[in-house]
Amino acid sequence: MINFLILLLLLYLLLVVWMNLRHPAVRWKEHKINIAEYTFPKSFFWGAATSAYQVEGGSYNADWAEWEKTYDVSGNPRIKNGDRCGKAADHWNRYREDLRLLKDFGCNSYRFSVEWSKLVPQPGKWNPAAADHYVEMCRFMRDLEIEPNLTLHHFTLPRWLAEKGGFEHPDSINYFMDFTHKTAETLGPYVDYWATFNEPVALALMGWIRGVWSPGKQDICLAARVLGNILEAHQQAYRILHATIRQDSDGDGVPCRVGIVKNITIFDPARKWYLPDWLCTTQINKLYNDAVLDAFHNDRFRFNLLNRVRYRKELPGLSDTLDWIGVNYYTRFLTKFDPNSAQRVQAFPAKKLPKTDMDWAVCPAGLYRALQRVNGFGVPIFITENGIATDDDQLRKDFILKHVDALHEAILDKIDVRGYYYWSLMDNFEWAEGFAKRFGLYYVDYQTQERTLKNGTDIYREIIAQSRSKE
Ligand code: GCO
Repeated sequence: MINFLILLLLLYLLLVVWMNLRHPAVRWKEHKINIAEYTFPKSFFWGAATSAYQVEGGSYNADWAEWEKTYDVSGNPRIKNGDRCGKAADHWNRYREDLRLLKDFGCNSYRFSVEWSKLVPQPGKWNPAAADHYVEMCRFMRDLEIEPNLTLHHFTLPRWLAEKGGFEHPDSINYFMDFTHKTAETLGPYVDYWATFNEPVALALMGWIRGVWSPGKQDICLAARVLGNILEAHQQAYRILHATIRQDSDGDGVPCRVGIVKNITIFDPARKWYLPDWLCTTQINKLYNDAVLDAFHNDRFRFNLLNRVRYRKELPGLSDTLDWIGVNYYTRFLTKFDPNSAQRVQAFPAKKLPKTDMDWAVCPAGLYRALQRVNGFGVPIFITENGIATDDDQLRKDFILKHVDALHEAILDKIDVRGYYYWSLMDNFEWAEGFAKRFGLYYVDYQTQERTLKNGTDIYREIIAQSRSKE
């Protein structure tokens, strides 16, 4: 008996040592930052990002406009403070002013999305007025020498499609193909950089597992199906975009480059010598990061989380559908086995690190690790989102400086990063958090729609100017 216990103990120790060795702490030292020494690749994209629903306003045909009118089981509005997106930052009418602000800041690229519910308000019905709007917007970007980086799907759906089950339903793939094809025909002459989907995992997690975003379901098997369908839709959209877009609008010899935007959240075990924390970390990492990323290596999407779901979808050729990959990075969480919680796991920000208004820990090393994680694809990487919601100007400045520094370290280590987009150009509608969380470089007064540059953003302007001066 004693021998058996000793054997068990040894086995436990071996496993823990093995986990620690397999996931070594990242080489990351706080060091003195000198932006004057930075060298970034030529034609690096310095930008800011937004998404249509969050900034444009007037997206009343989107699923979210309906969702915002509903209440949860306790009778609370779905959106904090009962906010409704409504006119948002009125970017639809003010895009010229906003793009000039972006340009004046020194940026040379804009990541934005088109609102599907405006372009296709009814099944099979293309809205030429909305299409013209985006054509003008893209032309205006070209006039300002701002490279457009367009995302086709950034969380919202036309209401008619949500009513059919959205991406739960296999037909959604055909509807997405149609929308992609028409958008490519319309905007292909102006746009070279295309992302199919923004953060598929955030969508599935918040909409189908946690149930706090539209459509408010809590069904992990459906979430797996949604992800499987989205990956298939990405794959087909990749081919459609390449087949449709023939015009090289930025003169680099390539008419279009297609990628997907993946959010990467870093998870580490709260107690490095406690095996259950490692197991939780592995599971949560699989859910948030690995399941989707691995699909692009293996041509197969597998979503197996302990005994809660076993899903598998073959996607032959998926690994050939990335010309670039977008990384959205915000934070790192510690994970802990918690037998008392329903999910048996708790994820929380490390106590010692500063926190943003989202209660996310500020952890620049995590950006370096996120970049390392996708480096294996061998395609150019864009940081498609990174930013902070805070009223603390000094914290904003530190955040920007330290994250750009982490990205610069990655470049020094030969990771092929080609651009950085701050989230967000201006304050906007932060989904279930409503308008209270402000991520913008520019503060938006929602009464007057006046934009004011925030303090603590100058550092970003300086970094851009200094990188340009070396080109
Ligand atoms: C997301 C989105 C953005 C958010 C941003 C801040 O990650 O949810 O891509 O729409 O606004 O990330 O949370």
